[in-house]
Amino acid sequence: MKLYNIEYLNMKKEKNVKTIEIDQRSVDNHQKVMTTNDGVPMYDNNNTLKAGERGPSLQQDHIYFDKLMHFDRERIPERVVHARGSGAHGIFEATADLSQYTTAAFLKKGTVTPLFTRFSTVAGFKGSTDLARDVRGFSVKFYTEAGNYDLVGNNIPVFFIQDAMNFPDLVHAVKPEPNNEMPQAASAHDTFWDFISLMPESAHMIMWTMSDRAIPRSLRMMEGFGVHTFKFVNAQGKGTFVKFHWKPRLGVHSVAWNEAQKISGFDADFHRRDLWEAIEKGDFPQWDLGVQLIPEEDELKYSFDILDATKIIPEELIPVQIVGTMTLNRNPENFFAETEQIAFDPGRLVPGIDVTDDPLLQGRIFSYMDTQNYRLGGPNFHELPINRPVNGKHNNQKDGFARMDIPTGAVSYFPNSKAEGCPYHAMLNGEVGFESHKQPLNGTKVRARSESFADHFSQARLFFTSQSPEEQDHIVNALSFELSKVNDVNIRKRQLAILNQIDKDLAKKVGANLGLEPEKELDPLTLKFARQNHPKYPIKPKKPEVDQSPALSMKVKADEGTIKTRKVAFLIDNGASKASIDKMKAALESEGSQAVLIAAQVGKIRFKEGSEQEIQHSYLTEASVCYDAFYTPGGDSVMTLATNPDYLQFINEGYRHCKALAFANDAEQLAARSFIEKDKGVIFESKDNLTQDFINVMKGHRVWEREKSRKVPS
Ligand code: HDE
Repeated sequence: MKLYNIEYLNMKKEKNVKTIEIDQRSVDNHQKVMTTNDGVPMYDNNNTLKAGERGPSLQQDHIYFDKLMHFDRERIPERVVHARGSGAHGIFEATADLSQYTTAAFLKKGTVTPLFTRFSTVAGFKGSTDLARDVRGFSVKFYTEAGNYDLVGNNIPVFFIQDAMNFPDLVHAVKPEPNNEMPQAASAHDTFWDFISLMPESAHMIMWTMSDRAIPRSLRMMEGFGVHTFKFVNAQGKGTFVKFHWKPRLGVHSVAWNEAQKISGFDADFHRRDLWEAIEKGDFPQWDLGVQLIPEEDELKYSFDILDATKIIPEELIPVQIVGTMTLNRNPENFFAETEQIAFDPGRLVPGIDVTDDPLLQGRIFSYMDTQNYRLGGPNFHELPINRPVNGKHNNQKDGFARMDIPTGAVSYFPNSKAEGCPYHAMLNGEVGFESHKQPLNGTKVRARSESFADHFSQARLFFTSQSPEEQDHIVNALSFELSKVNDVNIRKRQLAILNQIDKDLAKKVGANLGLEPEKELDPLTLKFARQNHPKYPIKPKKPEVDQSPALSMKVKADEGTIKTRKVAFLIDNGASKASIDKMKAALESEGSQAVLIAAQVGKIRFKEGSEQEIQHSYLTEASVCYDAFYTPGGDSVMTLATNPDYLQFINEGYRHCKALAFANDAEQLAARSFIEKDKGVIFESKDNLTQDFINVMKGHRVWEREKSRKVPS
């Protein structure tokens, strides 16, 4: 049996079958005369055609109309959610033998598949800040030899709601309020919490979004999840349930909320820039793809329903097996043509992978295709370079706005004899084509929710109690912040009652910050809405299989961290010791980290030793929150830094945000002028092993224990 009838290029790095195709479409203007859209050379691109030099413009100026007509139509509707995003090209290399479970060609061990990945925030508009407290989209389009496969996931493994019918309401609640269009890219407002406090099924997701998972340090340092349970189908037609995970090679890390707020002001493109710069430098971000496999026979075995998108399958219950690696190795040439025009759709499946009956997933199948048709202006969006499958598309669909392919011949129907029956469907030739998994179906038509979806709190509790004490504090702080921003006290009370069902201590702490005592029972209004779906709500939950899941905590395990690609600010001024700089720089660079010299102003600075260097970054343009760690070298610069308030702000903030700070011998006195107190994350050359201790603390990401003292007013 013929598998796939195409020649497939298994090229790695920047050149692969997809990027070669993209490059063929790219336009280079170098040394070219400017033309109209019809290729007519333009003589004058400065002046409209007029009746006399000071006269009115003429209607026959088609060159001006040609230019303005295009300009007037430059904007397309932004995505209704996930409008703000950043993307990159890459490859996926399959490393495990999954043939027992799936026929998916791109998962065959050794296969290399080109892909494009887009990360996004959900609620904000296209121009909003990257650092909003929000879920991050994590969408991957694999250009496989059997057509495009889209894994359209998030950086959080569960979702707010269980059924697609509630999606527009959820989005309306979180987006800026319709009367005044405020607030932008923020869930801290009445309508969001009004909705959430009436939908206890959101409890688990709320624990995740109020945790630091919702404010990643970098797009390169977040996990990705397919969220829903999908199905693998093997050559015998047997199904196996599967959950997809992306595990970042750089570890999972976040910033602090106070930092996120400040980064939004200093660099609203922080995540976009970080991704772009890493790829430009050749620090290609990588994720391992993992799967959790559940035999069909085990579908109903667990205390939760595997079709419920508000539930995870704890990794301690079913381990994640690594099956391949994604490497992002090329930035887009053109943001609009690639990142904006890419059209994801969880319904784009390839042979060997299918959807399950998860009612959230089922609802997505319609929405994505529909929204792309609208957003990209018609049904030919598949023909845009970024969306085209690399194996070619052959069917009898014709016409429509902006058709780019030119199908040949007189036949556009099937069956036909005039074109020898072509294009033929795979079954005619005994070839492999997409077949839905042959799943027996049987049921009464109802609009209803399964009782197996009714346990809303067990996994919310599992998440909360699996966090480190510092992570738990952050959740308390985030909930306190968000609910303080809610004006309606009834909403606060309702949500507090939900938190009380999750964890009493959590509710007590948040309540204390709101001046409220948590109610023991759910609010009658919450119950009323929950009983619409589950009339006997609350239903006694089944005993969970695990009551702790260390995999849910982001806390870096000893010796597991890396400082690769981390940015360290070297805070200097004229007179700084070059020897002191070079020693630390070499140590950091040997671990793949980056030293950035920051001085009072850009331009040349002179070192103590006499040499000079051009400086690109100054205290005027840089902010402490955009760096991972700080080093103050020795030398005469110490005198000027001591009286520079911008410098002191840098180190105070770095200290407040629990980052590593190192001081060379002469510079140690500067710490005394700040709020800094010596701890394991404050490294003094005289007392510690300067470079090694600094690196070790950075490997742990943050010294979160320091937060307790909270002595820095910055
Ligand atoms: Fe989406 N979602 N979604 N979503 N979603 C969109 O499609 C929708 C859901 C996700 O980078 C839209 O092209 C419905 C879950 C990502 O281009 C739209 C439901 C998950 C992206 C849409 C969900 C996601 C989108 C808006 C409930 C995680 C960005 C623009 C049934 C598994 C893709 C667009 C990109 C985008 C609908 C729920 C992830 C309207 C109806 C659950 C990553 O079609």
